Amino acid sequence: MDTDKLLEILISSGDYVSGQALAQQLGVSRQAVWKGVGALRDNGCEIASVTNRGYMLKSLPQTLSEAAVRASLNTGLLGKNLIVLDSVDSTNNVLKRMGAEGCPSGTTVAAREQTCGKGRLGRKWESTRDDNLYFSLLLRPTFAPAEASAVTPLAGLAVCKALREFTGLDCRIKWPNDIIVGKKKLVGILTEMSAEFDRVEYIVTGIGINVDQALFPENIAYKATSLLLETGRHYNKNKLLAAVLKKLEEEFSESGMKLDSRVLDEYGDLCATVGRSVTFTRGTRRISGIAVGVDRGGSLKVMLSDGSLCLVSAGEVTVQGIY
Ligand code: BT5
Repeated sequence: MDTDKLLEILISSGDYVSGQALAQQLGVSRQAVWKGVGALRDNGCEIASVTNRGYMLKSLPQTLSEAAVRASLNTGLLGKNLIVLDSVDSTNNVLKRMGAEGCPSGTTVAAREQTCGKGRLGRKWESTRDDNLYFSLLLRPTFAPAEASAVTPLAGLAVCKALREFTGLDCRIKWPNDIIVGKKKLVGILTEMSAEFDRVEYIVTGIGINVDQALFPENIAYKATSLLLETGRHYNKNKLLAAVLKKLEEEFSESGMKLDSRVLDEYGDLCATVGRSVTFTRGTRRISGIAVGVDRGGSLKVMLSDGSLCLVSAGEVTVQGIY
């Protein structure tokens, strides 16, 4: 019994649908429909049933499901090919495997849990079941590999704007790949690429958004937060994912995947790193300065005490006052 298909029919009807009609459309028995309705209820759907009228969906589940994301999704490319899985090692890994097999641009993979969620440089991303959003999107851009450095800042800007609109929270970007609230991390972004010398085969951008997690492991509790901890509210992950995908698509298409002056202005306004003292490493030296902005290549512009500008493109930057 395909419960996602059953949910799709109930969503698109918006009214009571008889058990008979559902059984016919799904090509299963009425008994199987009844079981499917039970499974959807177990997953958090509120479904009314009335004798002689059938079943009607009253509210969508909190847990991630393909049909529930699709019901709110209003994009042209991102998530048109959407796959929601139960448990994966990492949505980035799943999508890279699919990318190597030729899946189309815009393919999006989300999961209810990750057993090996990845951060940058071999670090771990905590990914407990059903608490948060874990998803990745694949792009097949026509630009050269060197221009891929725009993807993480554009994704960061889009996610930050989407979360501000969706929740009203004062979310900020911590360069290069975090969204924070106050001094704590709400979102992490990991972009990976498969490319030849002058051609990008595909880019996979993975995004983890802490939604409903109330407790974090001790080693990150001081620096991690969630929408629940910040607002006291439970946000619907299906609707949130649809809203974030929409904003990502808008940002990617309006910018032409370039960090032009409009993007850099908006990024600068929302970037918590800009205007702060930062410290970074060059070779064996630790260097300090004030972050003054981000350049067209996505590098952080840091002004040193002698007034000179330094571009920081990778590695760890410590920002004073934030974790
Ligand atoms: C990141 O790395 O912030 C990138 C995280 C990307 C996660 C998404 S989830 C979907 C997709 N699939 C994946 O496997 N990954 C992507 P980095 O800047 O290296 O930060 C990692 C550090 O953040 C860890 O070392 C911890 O200190 C901290 N951390 C781990 N889990 C966290 C969480 N859930 N919330 C906040 N901080 C966390």
